[in-house]
Amino acid sequence: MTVSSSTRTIRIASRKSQLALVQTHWVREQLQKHYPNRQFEVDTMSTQGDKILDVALSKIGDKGLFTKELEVKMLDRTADLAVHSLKDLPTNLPEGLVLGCVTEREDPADALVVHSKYQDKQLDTLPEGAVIGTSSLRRLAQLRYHYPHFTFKDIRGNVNTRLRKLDEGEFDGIILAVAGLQRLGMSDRIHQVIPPEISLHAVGQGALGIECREGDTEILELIKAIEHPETRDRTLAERSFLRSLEGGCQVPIGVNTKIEADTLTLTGMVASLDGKQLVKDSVSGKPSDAEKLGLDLADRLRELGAGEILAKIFAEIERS
Ligand code: DPM
Repeated sequence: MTVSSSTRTIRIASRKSQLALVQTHWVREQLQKHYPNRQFEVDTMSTQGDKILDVALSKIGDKGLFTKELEVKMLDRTADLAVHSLKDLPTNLPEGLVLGCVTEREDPADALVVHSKYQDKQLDTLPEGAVIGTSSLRRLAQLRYHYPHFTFKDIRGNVNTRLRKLDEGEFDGIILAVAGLQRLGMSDRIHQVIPPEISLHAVGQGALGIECREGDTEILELIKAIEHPETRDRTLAERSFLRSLEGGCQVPIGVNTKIEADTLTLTGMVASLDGKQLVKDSVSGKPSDAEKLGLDLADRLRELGAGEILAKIFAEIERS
């Protein structure tokens, strides 16, 4: 336990969605356990990303639409830290803010959730033309690559809305993050955990990132208590890979990481939207060289043609 002489209330900014609130209150509880004498207060707000529900996510791009309002609060000092799903946090943060801490990751995999009429089916056995809902270009491209006979349809809204649309018959199956369903207490809806051979997860998926002011030593020290070093090293490598490819959170880029015997292995892929081209490779090295490993893997994939695949996608998104 760390005892601090300061007594000011620490203000945590959060989005208002059910998942965001579950995550923020989890962080608050962890901090409260470590610092029983400090006061923590949660302040919620909607972000632009929560309000724009009719535009394809790919058009919104990587402008931090789910994070900006929270960041403004920290910069004008009406909040001290913000809790994000790390995968929604852009790899380049606004001047004056830093990723202060990464908490322990849940299962980062994607999950298939099916309509009740397909309870006995998996990805390998769903029929030709089955309607699969996702608005993630990463999921779309990889599933198209492996299952070109499905019909893919855009789906928006929060997790509950998506599950309702599935249950009402608009889709035969939808793809969601395992971690989100678990945190919402809906693990029973996970029908199949999709293996990394089929779908590499998004950068940062399953982990929470805590953003705070650069140089705010009090907050930076405080949140160290809930940092998970292994998750931090893995996600630093993933984020450095994505940053180097200049991919926002909405491009078909997927990753997988593991640390074994003090060796970090980072696998990454870039795919075309039609799922016809897919380049993939892995690099390994020391966890302390995480960011360099991300850059190395990005270089390798560029040699395999990732630059051309991405340039074409940016042009397509621009046109759509
Ligand atoms: C981002 C993506 C999605 C979210 C893109 C991706 C999924 C969008 C979709 C960057 N943010 O994954 O390729 O499927 O239409 C989001 C979820 C979580 C954080 C929900 C989900 C919860 C899991 C976590 C939305 N952001 O992916 O099912 O903490 O990783």
